[in-house]
Amino acid sequence: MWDTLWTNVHLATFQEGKGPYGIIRDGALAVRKRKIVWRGRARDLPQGAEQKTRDIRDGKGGWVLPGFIDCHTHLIFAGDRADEFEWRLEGKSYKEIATQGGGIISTVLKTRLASEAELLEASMPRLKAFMREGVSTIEIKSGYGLDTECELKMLRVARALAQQTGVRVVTTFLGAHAVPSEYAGRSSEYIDLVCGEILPAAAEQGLVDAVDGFCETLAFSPPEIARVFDRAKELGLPVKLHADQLSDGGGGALAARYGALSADHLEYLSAEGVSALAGAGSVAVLLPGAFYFLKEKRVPPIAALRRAGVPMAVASDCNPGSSPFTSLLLMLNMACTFFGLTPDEALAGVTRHAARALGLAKQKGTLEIGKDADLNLWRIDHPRQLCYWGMGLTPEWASAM
Ligand code: DI6
Ligand code: FE
Repeated sequence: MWDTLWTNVHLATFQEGKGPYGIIRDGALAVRKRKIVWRGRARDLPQGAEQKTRDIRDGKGGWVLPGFIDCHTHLIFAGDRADEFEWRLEGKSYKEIATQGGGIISTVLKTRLASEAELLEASMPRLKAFMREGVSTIEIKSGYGLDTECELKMLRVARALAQQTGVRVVTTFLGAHAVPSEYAGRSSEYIDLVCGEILPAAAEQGLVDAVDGFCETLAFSPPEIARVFDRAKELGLPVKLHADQLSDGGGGALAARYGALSADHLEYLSAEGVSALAGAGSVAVLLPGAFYFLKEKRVPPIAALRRAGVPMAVASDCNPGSSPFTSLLLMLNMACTFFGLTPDEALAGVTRHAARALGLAKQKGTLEIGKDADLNLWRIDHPRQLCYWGMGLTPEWASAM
């Protein structure tokens, strides 16, 4: 018995090696126990397929795509930083603002003061905005607490968001996001706290799926990040890194050395960094929202990444300082216009490659037999339209909603 059979649909499977979008026109897809059990051309359906299905759904010529995956967000935070946006337009740089007590630290102050319920209430509308565009899996980082109590609070809110919406939330511990004011000038001691207390406590409580860090001159050095990664490895947790965003700090190579799931941002990634990522099989996560909002001039080395066969994901980086956006469709458009990805590459970046960046390649990201029946039905003529319109489209039907 099958639970559901989708007929009269086109499939964009994003299966590797199946050409752009992995298209199967005039297809059908069958679901049993929330897994894909059959998919292919409708005319190849086994005899009697309809009789052995409980629920037959007519897609009326729409397109089925895997649920979208936003593999890099800082969705949970209190307040906003519209004031800093104004200051930047008056000529101050992101770095200047950060070193003058603004930046990440100003969001930390507000997030520490917010109760768990307030944080949940502030974050829910952002998650709902992503969901309306077909996002069914989202990564959410801590990193605006920077002490044990508040980092754990953020991660609990992330778990609560999952519970209340049914969205698959992957949590990432980002204690090494910035040096909190009480440790100003003592970043190494703060890393002691991260490794000795905050991370183990969060991991103990089952709140951590992966560990991240911000490797940058205004944040943490490669040796400091390496200490956090060593601790993560001891705890059996995968790692990823904010790497080479504002300068070439060798972040890409560092991430590769630890077999990171992904290295993210990468505007200043060097040629050595590209080969290191290729060798390690790490995903390059592109964040065009931050590139745009910070008015960066330097584009990640897309052609080199492509040549080296590094899988490229696309994510929102949703955060109050460098990417205050809650639209993954807008990121698809920006990945194409700013970074020169093809629509096929951009969409693979929020499906197959994003799944891999979260360690979910076996369950999510493509329409293949055995994977989760995590589906969106779109009323479009071709998947490229999802990149073209940028935003405002919503799936007609979504298994996650
Ligand atoms: N890089 C970013 O773009 C965000 N975090 C990071 O490590 C910015 C976060 C913020 O400005 O609040
Ligand atoms: Fe980020």
